[in-house]
Amino acid sequence: MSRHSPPSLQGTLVAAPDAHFAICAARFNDQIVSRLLAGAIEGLASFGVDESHISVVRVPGAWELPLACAELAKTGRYAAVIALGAVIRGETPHFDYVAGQAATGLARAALDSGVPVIFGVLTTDSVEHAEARAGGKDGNKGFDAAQAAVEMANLTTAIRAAGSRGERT
Ligand code: INI
Repeated sequence: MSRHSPPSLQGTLVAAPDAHFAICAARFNDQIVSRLLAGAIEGLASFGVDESHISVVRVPGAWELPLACAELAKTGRYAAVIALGAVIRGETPHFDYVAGQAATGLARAALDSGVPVIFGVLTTDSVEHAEARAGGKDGNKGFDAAQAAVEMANLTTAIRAAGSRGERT
């Protein structure tokens, strides 16, 4: 059992055996994002995703996440795409632009493609707050993003399957 895993879903949430997942991680603030990435991979593995079913791509910063995630989603290969980044207010007057556009763009990538795109981007006031959420005292948001990815992959698959059988979800 993972130390990050929320107890409520432990043992009940399992990825479909054929599901592939993509993780897109920013290099900016890599000391934080690399921990989110480790947490996301650990999370996917804990929900039954084989390592060979996980693709990782890197982008320069959070600003670049939406386009890369949109392209990954459009391939049709992935049950969900996980975006990871860290935008830290104390370090940049661009915080609101970078964080806001990352959020808006990632939501759009999901809605335009119909593929879950998970928002694993930390937006914090300080490096300390980011560290707390990247494997520190507040858990690992990368792990949480993996959980959301598996849950949304299963949910969208179930909704579509029910719809194609003419059943209610
Ligand atoms: N990118 C981040 O991921 N986090 C940040 O905190 C950040 N700051 O501080 O500016 C940041 N900037 C880079 C940006 O995402 C782009 O990579 C860059 O502007 C090139 O388009």
